[in-house]
Amino acid sequence: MDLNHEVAAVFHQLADLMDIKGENTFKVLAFRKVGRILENLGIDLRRAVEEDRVGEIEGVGAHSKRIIEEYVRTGQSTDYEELRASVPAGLLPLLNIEGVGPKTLALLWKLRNITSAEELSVAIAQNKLEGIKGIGPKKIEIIRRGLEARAKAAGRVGIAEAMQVAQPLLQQIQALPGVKRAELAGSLRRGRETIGDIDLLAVVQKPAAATQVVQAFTQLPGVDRVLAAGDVKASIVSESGVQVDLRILPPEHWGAGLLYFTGSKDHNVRIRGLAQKMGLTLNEWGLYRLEDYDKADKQAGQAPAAKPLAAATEQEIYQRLGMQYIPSELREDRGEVEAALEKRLPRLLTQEDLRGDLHTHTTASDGTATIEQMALAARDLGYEFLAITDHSKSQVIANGLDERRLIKHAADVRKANVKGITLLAGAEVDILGDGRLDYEDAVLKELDFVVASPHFALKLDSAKATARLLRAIEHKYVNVIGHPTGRLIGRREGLPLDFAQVLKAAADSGTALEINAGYPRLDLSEVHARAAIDAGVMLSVNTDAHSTAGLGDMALGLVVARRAWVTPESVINCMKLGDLRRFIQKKR
Ligand code: DGT
Ligand code: CA
Ligand code: CA
Ligand code: ZN
Repeated sequence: MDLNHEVAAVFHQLADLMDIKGENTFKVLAFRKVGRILENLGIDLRRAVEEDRVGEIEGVGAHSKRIIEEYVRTGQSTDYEELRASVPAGLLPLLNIEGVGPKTLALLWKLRNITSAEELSVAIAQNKLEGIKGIGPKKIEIIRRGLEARAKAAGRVGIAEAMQVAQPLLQQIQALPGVKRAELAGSLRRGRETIGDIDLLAVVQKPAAATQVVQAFTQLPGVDRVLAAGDVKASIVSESGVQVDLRILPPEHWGAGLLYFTGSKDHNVRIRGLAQKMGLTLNEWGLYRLEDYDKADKQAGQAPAAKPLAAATEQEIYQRLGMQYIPSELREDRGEVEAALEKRLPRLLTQEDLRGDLHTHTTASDGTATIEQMALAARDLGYEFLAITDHSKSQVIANGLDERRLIKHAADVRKANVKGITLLAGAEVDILGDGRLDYEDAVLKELDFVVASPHFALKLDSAKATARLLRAIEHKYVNVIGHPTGRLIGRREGLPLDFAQVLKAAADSGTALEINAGYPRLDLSEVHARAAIDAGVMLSVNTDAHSTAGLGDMALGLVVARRAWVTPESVINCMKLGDLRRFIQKKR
């Protein structure tokens, strides 16, 4: 997180705390607004403070200015610390539960003395939330499901949070003296959507350097406490509470170690079994002939004194086993071992295959960049086309466009003549609770491209939720269903759809389903995306960018797609523009 966003977060938290305490609403709104302003600020706050120009930022009053300056200079805010100390420590984390906003939390705390997720669960189970004005049965059900989603993710963190811990550590390890290379392993390298612990591997130039590297690792900034530290491995807990394991490998055994510690366990079991059938043995040190390995001297924590058939790279190990190289995202024992043996692994989607992003927002609704800025940024990414899909009128807080503004906006998109990239004038139309769309056909007809998304009414039963989506899928002007389930990792389960019906309708009608790359959406999930391509459904992988920087956040969407075995042939973003236009036209 950069400093601007860090300070913005302080303002949002200040506003939350004041809301929880029931303080002056005007001030709360002002702080929230400052938070939003800082998120979108074009200048660096550190510089603004140094040059004494914070007061010039539009919308920042005297009090906010003091808070910003204090935070930038000292790394903390007295106002925030005082407010935080005045509420129970367990209270703030409750805001991460779906359905629990500051106002609800205030009621739960003041009227039922709830200060932790556990107390909240118990209160719901014992029907103790009934009768609170402002918290009806529907709300209670939303909170109950939010608590369930949270429990499911318990002890695991989302991939984006894990990356935020892992990347800086990895870079610092790579910079330590004696380190030749360092890489991610475990579930993070495989790209699972939640991560139990972070696994890092490193190679040192000389074995003697290993212990120093391990020691230095345990003292890096960001390390909260050390669980264990030996000669070649250590486990720490990061300041954010995630466990990180580091192992040092000898260079000749790098491939075997990387393969072993990348997992998954199930994948490893399968390929070890294959090795056995071939009279070989595969372990974290290498692939050995069984008789060589059995004869060799072995000491715990050290490479066996035998010459491996393959050990230095993963590639040579897979090759020696008669398999194609298996990309890390596929290593879950979901058929990849068989496919690799039969040399029929899919050619997985990469960033280079994408010719455009088909779900993006501009300042016309709730984005922070103009049409031109988004077009230029997309062109810099190498894209050939970009669909501008701002929100529809139901999205009032997101400044959704009514019909008149939409038509004007579409004209602006078509006028914006940025060389080297084609803009599609589109919209992200809300799918209303009953499956109708937020614009009439006469309006939709005027657009080049339509994403239809469910944003609200996400608590329907399966029959209603499915019927709602089917109606949108079968609509002739709808090209993509955006974030089809509405799930949020660790927070919200999303619509309980009957996927068989949804996939059939999407395949039959020529409607693509989105893999939304935004975190914590990643929606469709890898499981649903794989079912989709198996059913012949086209997918669309999009960032849902609300800024120029957001256009670059495709990585996690690609990870989901790759884990779902998605190839470029199943993705409309990979079509040539002419084919994409035909795809749209065919449905009309
Ligand atoms: P996680 O951390 O729960 O998200 O999942 P992983 O896959 O990262 O699991 P983790 O951290 O326990 O171990 C990383 C990899 O190392 C794992 O995928 C396979 C390998 N591995 C580690 N310890 C063992 C073990 O005791 N047995 C087996 N078969 N494999 C292991
Ligand atoms: Ca792990
Ligand atoms: Ca681990
Ligand atoms: Zn969107």
